[in-house]
Amino acid sequence: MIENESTSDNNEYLIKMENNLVNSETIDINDQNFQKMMFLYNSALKEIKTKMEILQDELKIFSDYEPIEYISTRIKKPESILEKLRRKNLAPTYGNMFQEINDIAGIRIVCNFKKDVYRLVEIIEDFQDIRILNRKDYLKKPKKSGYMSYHLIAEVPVNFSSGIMYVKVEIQLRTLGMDFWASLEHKLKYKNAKITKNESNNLVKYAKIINSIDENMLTISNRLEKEQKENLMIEAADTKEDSNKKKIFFKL
Ligand code: 0O2
Repeated sequence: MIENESTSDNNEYLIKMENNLVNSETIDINDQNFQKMMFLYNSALKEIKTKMEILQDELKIFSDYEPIEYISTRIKKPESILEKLRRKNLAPTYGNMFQEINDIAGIRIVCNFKKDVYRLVEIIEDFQDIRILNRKDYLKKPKKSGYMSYHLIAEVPVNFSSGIMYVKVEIQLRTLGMDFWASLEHKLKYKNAKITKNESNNLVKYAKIINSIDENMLTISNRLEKEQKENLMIEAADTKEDSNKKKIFFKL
């Protein structure tokens, strides 16, 4: 999507670029148009990855807060893009690819605790240059499969020689436990009809077990955090008392 505040020549060039790419032609994954589209998504992915890495460093250096365990990125395979359009009953056109598929560029932020997921969502939503289009909280309301994750669909500004174009990226945030489950479940079952009903039920059960482990870890973390805060307050009070005693001693 083009930034449409300006009517400059540059903006016209960008609109032309988008119109040339995003049209009702049928997708041909071997043609140049497809490569150009993928270039847009790859560029957006580089931008968002850098933003998230800077955020990770900033939180560590300025706040001694390390909520992110790791960050990974992926571009959807051409066959998966076509398959998703089929699944959504949409014609395989460049227009549908650009407008209807939200996760061609995907970044995953794996956190320690659930509270970190929510804290990071708040921070990302406050970023001035990212536009949040949609949010799905599968932590509060897991999918039937047992899948838990927080999804943000965002538009990320990418600077090209002629101006800014906003490109969609899916930001997935989840805990280490949720990521472990989702990665294995993706391999075993997701989109694979061969799994038995019993195995499928077991996967839901495992997701619930992992969720309860996540909750218990969070309880320990919250207690430790509370204790640390109380100790800091006691230390601060002691220091104040010491300095008051010294003042009295010197007055005497
Ligand atoms: P892949 O193979 O990972 O690329 P919408 O965005 O509403 O138009 P969509 O994309 O189905 O529809 O939304 P949703 O449910 O938020 O899913 C987006 C992505 O989340 C999926 O992309 C998966 O990566 C992941 N996901 C969703 N449900 C599950 C699940 O049950 N198990 C696992 N392991 N991952 C899941 P894709 O394109 O479906 O798949």
